[in-house]
Amino acid sequence: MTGLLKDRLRLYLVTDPQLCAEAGVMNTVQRAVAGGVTMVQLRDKHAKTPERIELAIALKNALQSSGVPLVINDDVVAAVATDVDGAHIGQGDITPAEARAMLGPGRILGLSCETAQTVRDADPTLVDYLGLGPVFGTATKDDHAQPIGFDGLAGLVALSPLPTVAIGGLKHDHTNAVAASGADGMAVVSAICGQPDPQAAAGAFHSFKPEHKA
Ligand code: TZP
Ligand code: MG
Repeated sequence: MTGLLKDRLRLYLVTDPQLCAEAGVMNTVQRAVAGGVTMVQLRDKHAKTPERIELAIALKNALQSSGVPLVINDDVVAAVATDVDGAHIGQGDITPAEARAMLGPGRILGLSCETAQTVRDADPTLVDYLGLGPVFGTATKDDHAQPIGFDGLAGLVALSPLPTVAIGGLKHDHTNAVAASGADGMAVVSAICGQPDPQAAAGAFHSFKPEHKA
């Protein structure tokens, strides 16, 4: 499972409804997957659970033939109701124990960690992967923590007992630096959402070859 999950984390698209407003989330995701995205997170801070469920079902159906996993940010109720692949939570959301109890053993649970202590506290019996960052400051998340840079990222990756995906201000010209950190994947929002050609934007990450920390 871990080997496979590491591969799925390689190019991880996090959706943003504002940035995707023109093309639409569905169209953006489909084109981005055609361009090489390996995992998708539905993230919409302002939607209510029923709207999120509707979009999640449409995305799940669209992704089915590709095998690309779909997880939902924050809303574990929606993830269970739609039977998607899993959920992603942050430090301020419900606890990993609560999320795991709702998700059951078979679904993916991701957890955002910004500090060494939160990485140390992450319980591998509950959580499947860690999102680490923000690497850089970003306008996409207004309440983000202090950026950690590539050195900070490498430090958190080294501490992690779990597969990791880096996030925050990452663009295609950061692929070598992220690979050198040992992270298994790059998670991006604005590098793909709202780009004129999401397929080409995803394709621009083709040179990313994660080194996968031993
Ligand atoms: N968590 C930490 S930074 C961030 C999230 C969801 C937003 C990253 O967006 P972008 O546009 O890839 O910098
Ligand atoms: Mg959250």
